[in-house]
Amino acid sequence: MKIPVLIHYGKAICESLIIVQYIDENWTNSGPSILPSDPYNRAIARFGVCYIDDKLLRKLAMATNNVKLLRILASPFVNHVEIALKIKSIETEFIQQNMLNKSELLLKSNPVYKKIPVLIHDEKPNCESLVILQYIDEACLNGPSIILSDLYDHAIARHNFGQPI
Ligand SMILES: N[C@@H](CCC(=O)N[C@@H](CS)C(=O)NCC(=O)O)C(=O)O
Repeated sequence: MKIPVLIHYGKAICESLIIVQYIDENWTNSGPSILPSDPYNRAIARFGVCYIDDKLLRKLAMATNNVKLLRILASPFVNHVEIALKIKSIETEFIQQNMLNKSELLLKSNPVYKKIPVLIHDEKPNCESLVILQYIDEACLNGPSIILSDLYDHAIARHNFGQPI
């Protein structure tokens, strides 16, 4: 359920890039072509639009939507997530939990393991610290990447950190 949607003769066309191409192909005689005629330049133009869509708008989404972290003090799993949120400068509401009397929000957000940390982004919960770290990295491009780009280093970090259960 996203905009823009172009409605032409009652038929809907979605996705900005597809709409631009549709306009370009449908109204060839009115004004200049929007996309370059050279296939390589067309590919580069498409790449630029996809980049803005995928990366920059996602970054904006994470920055503007509400982010909450269910946590306790002195949990290494929570600490990792808090450091990632700080590195990415994500404004977060921290919601302290009592592990001896688990809150409705925790039980609802992590019904299987009932553990913290839980990151709630735009009312959608994410559980398991390693999964949360990857989500933060992919959903927000602010600051440096927090996931190692080298596959071997990544595997070692996962091993040292502990696999998600
Ligand atoms: N694999 C989980 C481990 C999380 C975990 O063990 N959290 C502990 C606090 S440090 C917890 O919620 N314990 C409560 C319980 O086990 O009931 C992760 O990486 O997020």
